[in-house]
Amino acid sequence: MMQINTIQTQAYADQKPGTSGLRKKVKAFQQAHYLANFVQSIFSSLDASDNKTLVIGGDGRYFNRDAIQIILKIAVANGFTDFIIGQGGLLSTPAASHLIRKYKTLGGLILSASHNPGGPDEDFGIKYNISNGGPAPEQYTDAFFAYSKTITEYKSADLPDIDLDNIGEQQIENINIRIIDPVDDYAELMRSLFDFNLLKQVISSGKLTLRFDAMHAITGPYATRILQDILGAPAGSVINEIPLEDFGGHHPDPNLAHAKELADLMFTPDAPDFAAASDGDGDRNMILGSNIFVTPSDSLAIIAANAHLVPGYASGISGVARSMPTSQAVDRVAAKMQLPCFETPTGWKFFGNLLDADKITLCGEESFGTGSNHVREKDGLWAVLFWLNIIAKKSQSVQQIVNEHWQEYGRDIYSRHDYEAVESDIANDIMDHLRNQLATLKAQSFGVYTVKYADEFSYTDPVDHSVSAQQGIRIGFEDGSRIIFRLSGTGTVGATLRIYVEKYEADASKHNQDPQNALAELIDLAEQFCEIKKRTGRIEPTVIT
Ligand code: VG1
Ligand code: CO
Repeated sequence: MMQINTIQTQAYADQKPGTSGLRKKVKAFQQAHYLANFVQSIFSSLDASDNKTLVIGGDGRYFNRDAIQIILKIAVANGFTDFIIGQGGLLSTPAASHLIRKYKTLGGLILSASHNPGGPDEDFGIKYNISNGGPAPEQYTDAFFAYSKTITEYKSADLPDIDLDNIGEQQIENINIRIIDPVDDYAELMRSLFDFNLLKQVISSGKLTLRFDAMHAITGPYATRILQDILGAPAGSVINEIPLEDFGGHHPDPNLAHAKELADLMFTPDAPDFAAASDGDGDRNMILGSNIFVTPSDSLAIIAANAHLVPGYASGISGVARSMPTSQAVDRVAAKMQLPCFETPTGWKFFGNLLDADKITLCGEESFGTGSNHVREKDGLWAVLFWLNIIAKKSQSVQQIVNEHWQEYGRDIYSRHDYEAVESDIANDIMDHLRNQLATLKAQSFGVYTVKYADEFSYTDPVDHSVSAQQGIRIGFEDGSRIIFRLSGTGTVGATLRIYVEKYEADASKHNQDPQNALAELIDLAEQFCEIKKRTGRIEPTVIT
């Protein structure tokens, strides 16, 4: 019998999961028993079950391998007997979600801090996904946090360190560990959704040229296999394809700021027809065409409007959802298609119930996340394949597709301004200051903008009726424009204030404006309301997307 040790520990006060799991500096995770405490808190909070199988994998960032060895020992001590682990400890977030569903495991542990930088002085993260493959809902994460605050001991088995690098099964007493190829199951799933024959024809013949930036993160192996090996894109189409523990020193964040070289390339004569990038754990995507950047909000709307062209969705979609700060572009598509459209708080965990109940098929967030009912996470490469399938089917450029979409529906001009690492007290004061204005803002006019509503978003889940309050401050105007303020729940230094600004433009002659110009008045108004520049002395946002 394997020896199970009970280890005395002291509780940490700061293990509250955020928008997507627990994210801290690596150094925080390396404190005595820090990771063990949290993992034990997860296992101790789960209901008893006969299902003793877990999926484990991460984005390969620094501390990934150490964490997996620690987790395995605690999981075994807590009665888990079967493990499915990606080779090298690697799994993209959507691939992990798929494995949980496909092999009907109790859940999975995903090790990632997503788009945050990696390395000994950077970030690490861990989250638990439940049996539907999706991030643990708030009832769970609240329970994990509550347990972590009073934990006094955890259990750890005398399991030797496991070889994570060789594919195959390892049996140790009654424990079964399967090291699998991280890409196989996921590639098969993608083949079942998209027209791979058509894609192969246009991509391998050079009719449709592409560049995919894996940002030295997890999608490297996935994109290389699918886009190059299977669909025939020439070598070099996937760049930065080797996952590195520190992502080459960059933020693996696919946006105009952090994937700048790729974005710049798309506005030169050498641009391929299509370009995309993905984040640390492979759930985000950025879509670009020659001379155009597609906002994630528009991407969701265009995917919904064209879903009938894609085999996996050709029989129809049941509904759509977007996070509250995501632009209203998809709402217009839903209205025209007479489909239900839901508005959820930020974070993928809020889509799970809607997907499980088949109230929606497609969903997305402004933060470069798009997905469907094929898994219960957002999925970067899935969005890329969706776009490629639409482009191939329509034989149009990205720019043509976007412009025609705007002509039909109008354009929701959109931008997000992030102020990172703001002193927490100042950030909280700003939110209070905004809250205090809500009652009096209604019906006030500011230039051409008249306030229609001003409130703090609260969400009642239509399936389990759970309520999530304080999900962001919304100021909506009579013409449909909105300004939204919320504090990030994924940062690890101070607070990050996100300001989301959008404006609807029906007139096609005004569609090709620069968003920063088109939104200038609203951006000034946002400052008037929140006073971030005034209160911090900053002159501009840290990141504009
Ligand atoms: C951010 C995004 C949110 C996303 C979350 C996790 O959260 O805004 O839309 O779901 O990251 O994405 P926040 O609380 O920092 O705004 V990932 O790719 O980091 O798992
Ligand atoms: Co991510």
